[in-house]
Amino acid sequence: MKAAAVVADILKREGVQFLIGYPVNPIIEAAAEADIRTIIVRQERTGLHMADAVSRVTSGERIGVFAMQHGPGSENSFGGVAQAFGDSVPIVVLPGGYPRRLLNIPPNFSSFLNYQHVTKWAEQVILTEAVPAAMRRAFTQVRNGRPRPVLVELPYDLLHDEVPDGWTYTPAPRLRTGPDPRDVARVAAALVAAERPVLYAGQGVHYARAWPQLRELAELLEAPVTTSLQGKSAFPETHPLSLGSGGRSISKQLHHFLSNADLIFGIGCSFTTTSYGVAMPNGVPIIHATLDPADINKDLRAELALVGDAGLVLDALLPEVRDRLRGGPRGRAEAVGRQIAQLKSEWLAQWNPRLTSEGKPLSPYRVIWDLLHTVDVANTIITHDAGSPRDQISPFWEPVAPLTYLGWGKTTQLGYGLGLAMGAKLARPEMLCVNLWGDAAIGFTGMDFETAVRERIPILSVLLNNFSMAIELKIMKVATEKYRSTDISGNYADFARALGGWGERVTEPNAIVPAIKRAIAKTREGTPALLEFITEQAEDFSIFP
Ligand SMILES: Cc1ncc(C[n+]2csc(CCOP(=O)(O)OP(=O)(O)O)c2C)c(N)n1
Ligand SMILES: [Mg+2]
Repeated sequence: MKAAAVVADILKREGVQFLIGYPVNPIIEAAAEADIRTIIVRQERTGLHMADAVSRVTSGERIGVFAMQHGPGSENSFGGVAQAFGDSVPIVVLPGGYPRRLLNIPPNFSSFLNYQHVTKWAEQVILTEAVPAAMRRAFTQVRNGRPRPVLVELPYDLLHDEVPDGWTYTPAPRLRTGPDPRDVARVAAALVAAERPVLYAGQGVHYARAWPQLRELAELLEAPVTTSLQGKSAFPETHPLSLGSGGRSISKQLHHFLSNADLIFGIGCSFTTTSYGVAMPNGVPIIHATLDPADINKDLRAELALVGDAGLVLDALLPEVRDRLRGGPRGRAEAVGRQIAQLKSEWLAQWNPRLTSEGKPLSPYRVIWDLLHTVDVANTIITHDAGSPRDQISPFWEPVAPLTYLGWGKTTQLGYGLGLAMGAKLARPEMLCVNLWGDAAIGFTGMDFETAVRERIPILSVLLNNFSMAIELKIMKVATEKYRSTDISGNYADFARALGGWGERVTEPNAIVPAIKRAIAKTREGTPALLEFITEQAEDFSIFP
């Protein structure tokens, strides 16, 4: 068998159903021969974002794989891999390499060298007989430990050469690590002793599918729960103990409870300091449970720590907590829930004029609010984009089911949301998959709306067009006044139609809901839809200094 066919065969054995890619890479042809659906994008970055979503929405049960060519293909892929690295998403990246006689000679781009800092594992294969072992190492790395991209660079000529007979392959296992029982007992004691604990869930809960245990712990402790943006939807935000998610903008109830906490328990999170994550208050003790010991004491000092898979950590904690509570809840839940509900209603009352605004251009908050109340939230997967749309939607969108909100922001590549929605739709075709983005974001990856049309990946793309990079207005005052440097323009409904999709421009508040309904109907027919809402250059966010 030729090396390309061996790779395709291994992908199949690893459960890969789609190979997302961009030519030229012989693995694409070999995958098609092996009946793996090949999906060709318009630029590499979007393809990586799609592969990323496949891994995210399946908790890494199915690994997204992307293949591209050596040189320009690999050079152009950097952003997609860097985004997956920043947000800790497990994907397999298969760049072609220059033919071996030219492989490591400047100026030829070496994926092996250049991707070292945005992958957890990068390898360059130069012997055909090493292909199966390289793939085994890559899949073992990607399935285990800290989720992050892995890369195998396969030179063009090598892929056409024969792998000697006798090779074998066994799919890589998924292994979990559990916490030290002594530390579990300490943490359980601290959690039970705390009077005002707050639970903070990260995406480790998604990868471990530890949603039921998280909920059980919250209800046992009668403690309020928040999440990182990446962890959003790990806990139903309609639950009486939910504080909503923590991003750059947050709810009033989250601000209040975090500020008054006497203990914060982070589970499956990195506690990385970021502009797009709620800051932990100074001086409040932190308990940090995470998979990767490299995150312990990194940005924040941990009073106590547990290292392990979020599911095993919670499984170990639950009986220890239950024992210490001696069988009875302490009757706090009602008071905590009442206080959350009170603060939430004050907060929503304050935002109500924006959420229900009749103004024109449209309030972005009105668009988000109407979207939330028109879709079937439990059966919708939504993602934001960089820029104001992220900070406008994340505090107000209330997911009720796991992995129905794809949150991100450790790095914030404009245009990431489109590929995420497309990858989510591939992996979960029964769901309505939505990306919410601004007019700067569409400038980066918009052409891949054509991929959605061509490949029949019927997503709903919600564009807030304010003809501006509004989030930059405050910091580019002079450049805007003198040179209109934050202005941008475009007619994206026409653009969507020109690419063969459904496109509508919406300017009237009472036209928002009917347009959403028509667009959803189109997605059900298999046509991707883009709704272009003409919005104001809003500069108000639910931010607490
Ligand atoms: C690739 C990339 N370059 C630059 C940025 C910095 N950036 C973040 S948001 C933004 C402008 C966002 O404008 P738009 O998408 O129209 O949203 P708006 O704030 O206008 O609602 C820029 C330039 C980024 N996040 N990603
Ligand atoms: Mg804009």
